Amino acid sequence: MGDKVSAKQTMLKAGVPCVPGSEGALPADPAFIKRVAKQIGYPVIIKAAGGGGGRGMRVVHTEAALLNAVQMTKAEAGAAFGNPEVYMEKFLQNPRHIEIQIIADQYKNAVWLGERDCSMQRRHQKVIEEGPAPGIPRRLIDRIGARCVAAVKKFGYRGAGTFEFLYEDGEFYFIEMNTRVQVEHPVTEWITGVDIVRTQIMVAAGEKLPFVQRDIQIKGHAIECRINAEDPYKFTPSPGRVTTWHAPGGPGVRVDSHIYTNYFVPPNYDSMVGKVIVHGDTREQALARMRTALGETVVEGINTNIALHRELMVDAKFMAGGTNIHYLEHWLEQHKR
Ligand code: MV4
Repeated sequence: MGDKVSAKQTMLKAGVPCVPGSEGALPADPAFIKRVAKQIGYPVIIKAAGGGGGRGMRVVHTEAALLNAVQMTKAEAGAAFGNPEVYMEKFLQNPRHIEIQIIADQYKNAVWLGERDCSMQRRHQKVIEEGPAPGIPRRLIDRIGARCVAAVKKFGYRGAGTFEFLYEDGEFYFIEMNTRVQVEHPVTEWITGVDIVRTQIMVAAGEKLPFVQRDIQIKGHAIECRINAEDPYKFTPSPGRVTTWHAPGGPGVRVDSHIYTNYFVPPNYDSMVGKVIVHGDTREQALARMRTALGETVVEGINTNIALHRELMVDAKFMAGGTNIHYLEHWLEQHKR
């Protein structure tokens, strides 16, 4: 998993579906590059092997723009990541971002812990995450999960990890792997009952995984709203003293935060000051609990994006489930104020 090119090659070999593209890094030969793009079909995307999280990518719509885009991406990648290698993929226009959580010990035991839908994002920052992913057939996801487990057993991985996929027109395409615990892990903790952080510490200490795949049953639905110290519509950071903090509570509500009344949000770091996570028997119940929880939350002294979350929780298309990675940015464009 050292870089995205080798990660993709490893996953392909393990039988995990990937976005069609150059098999490996692009060579210098311009004729070859043009042939690969023509074969994939435009638009294509050029990605830096050392990139990730939206850095070092360029979409190309025509052959006329191809070679220049490759050169520019290579130059940027060399400067930014110390690795000028780039690769090419078919550019998927309207995918959802679905990720599979896995955890493995050093004895080749591995399980997958369901999926999360992280499509509600802005500028590559996730805003809302949920699980299970609304409207995706169980048998499809089960097959992908099983492939991820087979892959980690094959390459010998220890710890918690996440396989990121794009999902479009009923197909999954692996894009990259995160070799760490992620912000949104509480969604998975709640629908599986597994304490991911505890289990990660156990396997890091050399212990065996304390459960097997058939112990993992997905129960109900969980949603996480990331609370950021920022203007809810302009997104300018809003550091400063929190004069009042009241966290929501009650059945099916979890709050992960470090803040308290009189806490000072420093201007130097990420703007996230907490996460509200809810669980319900159904997605509808989880949504209702999130509306109530956000209504109970009081943060004074700084701006937060809670008002944005409250609007999204009653948005008809979000409520229907299955919105894609562009939905939030389009929504913001239409709800400009
Ligand atoms: C893509 C893509 C479309 N087609 N790859 C952006 C971050 C990095 N993790 C991969 N990204 C994308 N790769 C192909 N072949 C669209 C994106 C993308 C995206 C992916 C997930 C979540 C948000 C995104 C926002 C813009 C673009």
